[in-house]
Amino acid sequence: MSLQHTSAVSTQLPAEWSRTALTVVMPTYNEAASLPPMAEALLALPLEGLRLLVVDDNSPDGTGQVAEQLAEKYEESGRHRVSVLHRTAKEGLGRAYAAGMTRAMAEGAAYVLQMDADGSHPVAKVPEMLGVALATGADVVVGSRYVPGGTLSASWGLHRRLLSRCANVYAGTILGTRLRDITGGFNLWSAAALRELDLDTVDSAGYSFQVETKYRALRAGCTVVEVPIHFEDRTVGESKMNLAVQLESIAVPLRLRARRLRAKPARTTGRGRR
Ligand SMILES: Nc1nc2c(ncn2[C@@H]2O[C@H](COP(=O)(O)OP(=O)(O)OP(=O)(O)O)[C@@H](O)[C@H]2O)c(=O)[nH]1
Ligand SMILES: [Mg+2]
Repeated sequence: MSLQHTSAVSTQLPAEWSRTALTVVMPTYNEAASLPPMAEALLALPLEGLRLLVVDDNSPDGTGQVAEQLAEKYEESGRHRVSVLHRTAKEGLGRAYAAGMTRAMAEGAAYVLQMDADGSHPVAKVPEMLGVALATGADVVVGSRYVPGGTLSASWGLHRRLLSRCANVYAGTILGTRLRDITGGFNLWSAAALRELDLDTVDSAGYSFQVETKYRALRAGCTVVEVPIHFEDRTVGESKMNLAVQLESIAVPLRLRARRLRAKPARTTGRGRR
C-alpha cells in the first residue's frame, strides 16, 4: 500500500497541544492489509496524546485480529495506544462511527478524528487539523477536498470527480449549507460538538452519516472550519460503496430537510438548534 502523502512534513504543535487527548476512530471492513501501515504512520506523528480506536465489523479477512496484534504491539508500559471495538456484523459505516465515537468520548477523548483505513486521508494533516481546532476554538475541522488547495487523486477519472462534486452540491443545496465538502469522511470533532450531535439518534447507517452529522452540527450552532487536503485513491482492498449506500445518500438530505420544514423555525444564533 502506498502512503507517500504520509511522509509529508507535518505541523509541529506546541508541546502542551501535542498531549491533547485525541482519538482517531477508524472503521474497518476487510482492511487487513491497509490497517498496519495506517496505524504505524499515525502513531509516529508527534502527537503524544493520540490513540487509535479501530471499529471492526467482524471482517472476514481477519482485520479484527490484525487490530488486536497492533493493540499489543503499541502497548507502552500498560498504556494502550491502539484499541479495538469488535462488532458482530457489518452494519454500515455510520453505525460503526456512532459506536466508536461514543466509546472514544466515554474513554475521555477531548477530540475525535474520523478517518478511513484505506490510506485515502493524509496522515500528515492530523496535527494541523488539531492545531486549527485548538487555535481557533472551532468545534469541527473538516479535511476538505473542495476548498482552494484541496486536491483529488490523479487516478480519479472525470466520471468519479463529477459524481463526488454532484453529491456535495446536491446535499449542500437541499440542506442549505455552504460547506464545500459536506460528504467528506476526514473530520475532527471536539467532544463538546459530538455531545451536541446526540449520536444515538443519528438515522444514517451508511456514508450519509458524514452529511447528517455535519448538518446537525451546523444546526446546533457549532463552528465548522474547512482545511484543504489531498485525497488519495485506495491502492489495496476493495471499496464498500454499494447501491443501498448510494440510495441512502440521496434520501437522507431530503429526509433531513423535510424534518426541518415540519419542525419549528430554527433560531439563527447560538447552540441548541436542530
Ligand atoms: N466497520 C465498518 N467499516 C466500514 C463499513 N463500510 C465501510 N467501512 C470502512 O469505512 C472506510 C471507508 O470505506 P471505503 O470502502 O474506503 O469507502 P470509500 O472511501 O467511499 O470508497 P473508495 O473510494 O472506493 O475507497 C474504510 O476504512 C472501510 O473499511 C462497515 O459497514 N463497517
Ligand atoms: Mg476509501
